Amino acid sequence: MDYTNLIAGSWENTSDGCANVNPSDIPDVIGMAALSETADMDRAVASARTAAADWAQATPQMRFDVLDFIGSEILARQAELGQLLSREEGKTLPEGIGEAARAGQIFKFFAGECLRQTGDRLASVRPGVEVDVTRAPVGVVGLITPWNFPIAIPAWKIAPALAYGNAVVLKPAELTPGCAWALAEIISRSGLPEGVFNIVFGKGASVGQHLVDHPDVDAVSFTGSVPTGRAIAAACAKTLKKVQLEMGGKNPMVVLDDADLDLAVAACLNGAFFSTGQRCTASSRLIVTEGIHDRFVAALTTAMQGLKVGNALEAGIQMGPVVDARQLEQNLSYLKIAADEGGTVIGGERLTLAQEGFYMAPALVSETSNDMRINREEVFGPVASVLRARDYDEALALANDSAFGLSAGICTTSLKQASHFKANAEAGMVMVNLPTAGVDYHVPFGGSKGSSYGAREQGSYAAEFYTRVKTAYTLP
Ligand code: UN1
Repeated sequence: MDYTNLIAGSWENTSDGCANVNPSDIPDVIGMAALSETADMDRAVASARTAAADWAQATPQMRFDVLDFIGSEILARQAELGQLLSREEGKTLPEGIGEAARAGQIFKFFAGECLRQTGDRLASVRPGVEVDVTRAPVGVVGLITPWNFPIAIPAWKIAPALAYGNAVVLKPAELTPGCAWALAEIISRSGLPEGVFNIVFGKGASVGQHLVDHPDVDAVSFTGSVPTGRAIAAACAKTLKKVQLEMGGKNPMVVLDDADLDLAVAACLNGAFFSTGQRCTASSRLIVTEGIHDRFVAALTTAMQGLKVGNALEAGIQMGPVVDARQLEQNLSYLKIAADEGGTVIGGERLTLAQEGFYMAPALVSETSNDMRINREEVFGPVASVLRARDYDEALALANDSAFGLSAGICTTSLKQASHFKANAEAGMVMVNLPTAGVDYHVPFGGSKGSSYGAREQGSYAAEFYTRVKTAYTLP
């Protein structure tokens, strides 16, 4: 087995394994990942529980040194890790290297946060009494991460978990075990005491579920689909765990008549199709006002059809393959549904290239209405739809008419409308003249409505989830 579990400081094999397939070149099997059983998860949780007490007492300097080591090594190896990422996930090499660098920067940020943990001291309402409000670690946290950001998302959950003094059990996505293992291997040499970080490979339905149900886990952070998120929240309620969910998006990008057309096309091209559209923040509903609609659709169609689709590792490729056969089927079936519902589908063909991979052309579906399934449900592929709006007010209403609320964008040169949109878009993140996807690593990430549940991730706001507040009263 190439990607083995790390439990209580030991690398452990399992009898069964799962192949890590390159979506750009299906015969290329990158490695074999452990396929764990619930007993492996039990030992990982027990290991985290045993190690949690000492790590909760570790000094800020000890924590800083561990996180800084991890961040430095990831940054130094970003080209190699980015290559592995692109090979197993299918995003282009520049995107893979960029994501690896982001993971390194996240560890560096949280290394700094180790030294900046503060509390409050207040005067009591009772004479002579002092009140201290501090943050304590939650304990053992279970992290369940998706395949689409196979190093950055584990990083933005592990780094704050460790920085705030928690022990970790990570269950990474089955489709992308390579990056998760590489990260675990770096962590294993970082000086972190054994057992504080554990990784268990396997299926969500078995070991992932077991982690979520486990009575000895105090909190669960999950990024993935809405149905799984809902089931996790319900399971966590049974054992009263803290829970943090990052789920889907159906992110609107409003393009107003006064927009800079080139900038709007570039923002939508990036937001909709980069990373093969496999981002919960993807710009998937392009809401365009009458005066610019036809020019915008024509320009975006030309730009989209100019994208070079191919093997993620080849130089000059602008869009890699879809992650696997199931996702490809889902994307193609959504295009069929959109056409059946009356949309005009441009592009979206299954592509046969020199190498056997899960390739498709990017697709735009024009002339859609907001009640069509293509505008209600997340596709998670290189597919964007276009909706016509009479004016800004109708565009805003359409943008907000969604079960999701992760990210919302607007392209305009009007300060007045940009400001109004920032205040009134029902989304956790709002972008003006920028793609809905592609976020900074040092500020909070998350949405409203069906997109997110629980405290925000990233930046110093991550403390909210990875700590519990303690209020102490002293009569000296
Ligand atoms: C980004 O847009 O830079 O799963 C990050 C996702 C998100 C991350 C998006 N949690 O796509």
